[in-house]
Amino acid sequence: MIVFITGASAGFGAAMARTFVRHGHRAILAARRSERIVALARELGDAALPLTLDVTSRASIEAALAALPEGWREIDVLINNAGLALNTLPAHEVPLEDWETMIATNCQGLVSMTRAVLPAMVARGSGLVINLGSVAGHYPYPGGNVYGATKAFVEQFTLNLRADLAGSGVRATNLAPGLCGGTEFSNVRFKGDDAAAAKVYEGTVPLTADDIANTAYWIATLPPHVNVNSIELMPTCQGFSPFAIKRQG
Ligand code: NDP
Ligand code: 8X3
Repeated sequence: MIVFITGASAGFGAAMARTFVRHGHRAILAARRSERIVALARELGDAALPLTLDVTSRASIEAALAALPEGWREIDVLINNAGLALNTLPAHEVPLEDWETMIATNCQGLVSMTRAVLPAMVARGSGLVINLGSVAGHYPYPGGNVYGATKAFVEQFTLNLRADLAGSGVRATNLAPGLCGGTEFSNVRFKGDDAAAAKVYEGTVPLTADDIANTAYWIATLPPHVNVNSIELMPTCQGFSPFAIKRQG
């Protein structure tokens, strides 16, 4: 299989690249930080191809796909993993730019990548798109505002892909993890405040990037007649909040 992974320079994406290559597949490593994906490709050898790419730019996506060398163009699995949360401020305080960046990356970037890769899959009658959703797209929490909304978009877009693709041989999955440590997710969210980022995982046993990579690998290696529409994972230590009721007095 050839697996195209966006956001392969860190976290889940890097773990997915290692997992697929370890099992004998080839991985296209896409991200903005070239030095990171070049280093990972060096570690993984001939089975990995670094591809510098900004998913928020349609021109960047088109140029990167056009630059794929012969032998790397038939993408079997697209993993739309690139994404981010910015900030935990309430809706009336968070900078609008943070919302715009999340929408541009998690929604616009994901649909642009999908639209670019999908036609060849449909023409071949096989392929799989795995989109990284989140529990934040299923349950609201304070400060989750637009991040959670982008992940709800990811889930509904994935299910609507299924509606369009039924019978085409192309599969689509929304992979929605909960609390997951050992990635840069919280460092990005807290904009480099590593102490605040570390606090998120204090006293917990969170999911790991390998848990997510193994799940993606399992989904991709199911028989072709099986489609996982949506899958949600949480660490055992995570649960659900009660309704918040603000009482008077
Ligand atoms: P990381 O911050 O560790 O990795 C994010 C990756 O996305 C990086 O490789 C980054 O690469 C890439 N990326 C960000 N913006 C762009 C862009 N414009 N173009 C291309 N690549 C981009 O996060 P995780 O691995 O933890 O998260 C991966 C995905 O999983 C995200 O979609 C996230 O929302 C989701 N998720 C994470 C959870 C968690 O708790 N960690 C839980 C649920 C879902 P670069 O900066 O080099 O471009
Ligand atoms: C990341 C999980 O709970 O931080 O998508 O929103 S959470």
